[in-house]
Amino acid sequence: MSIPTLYYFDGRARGECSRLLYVYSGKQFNDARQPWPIKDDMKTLATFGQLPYLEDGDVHLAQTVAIEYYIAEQCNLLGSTPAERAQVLQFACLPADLYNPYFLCYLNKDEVNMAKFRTEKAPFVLKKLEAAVIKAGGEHLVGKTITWADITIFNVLDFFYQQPYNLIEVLQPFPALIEFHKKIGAIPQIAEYLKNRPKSIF
Ligand SMILES: N[C@@H](CCC(=O)N[C@@H](CS)C(=O)NCC(=O)O)C(=O)O
Repeated sequence: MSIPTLYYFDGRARGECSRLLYVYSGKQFNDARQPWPIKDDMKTLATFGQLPYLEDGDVHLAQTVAIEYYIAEQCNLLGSTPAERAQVLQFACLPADLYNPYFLCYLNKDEVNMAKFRTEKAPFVLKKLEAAVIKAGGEHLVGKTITWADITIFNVLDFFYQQPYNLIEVLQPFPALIEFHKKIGAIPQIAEYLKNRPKSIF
C-alpha cells in the first residue's frame, strides 16, 4: 500500500486539518511542505495549480475539503449515517468562511477590515459555533464518536490561538469553544503532534 503525500506550504491554513486527520488516525503520510511562492513544477502537478494537493497511489486530489473528505473516509471519521455525514461536511466547510476573510486582510495588511473581522465576522460565527458545541453536549459535534467535524473545528479554533492580530482575545467570550479546543488538543496523539509541529507564520 502506498504512503500518501500531502503537498502544502510550510504553514497550517488549508493543510493542517488533513495533517491532523492523519495524525489522529495514526496513518503514515508524507508531509511535503513546499516553498512559497508555489514552484512551476508544483503548479503543473497539482490538479488546479494550487495547494493543498494529495497523491495516494493512483488517486490525485485537489481542494481542501475534498482531500479532507477522502482522508476522513479512509480513517472512519466521516459519520455513520447520511445525515451525520452531511452534518460533518457542514462543519468541514465552515473554516473557509473564517480563513478567507482573515487571510485577505492579513495578506493585504488591511487593518480596517481586519478590525471588522475581529469585532463582527469572527464573533458572529463563533457565537453560532458555541451554540452548536453546547447543543451537542460539548463532546462530539456529530454523533457519539469523534469525527472529522471535531477535528476541523478544533483546527479552526486553534487558528485563533496561532494567528496574529490578537485573535486569542476574540475567542475569550466563548468558554465552551475554549473547553472543546482543550479536550481535542489533549488527545495524546494530537497533543504530541502539536508539541512538535514545525513553527510557521500562518
Ligand atoms: N479552493 C482551494 C483554494 C486553494 C488555494 O487558494 N491555495 C493557495 C494557498 S492557501 C495557493 O495554492 N496559492 C498559490 C497560487 O494560487 O499560486 C482549496 O480549498 O483548496
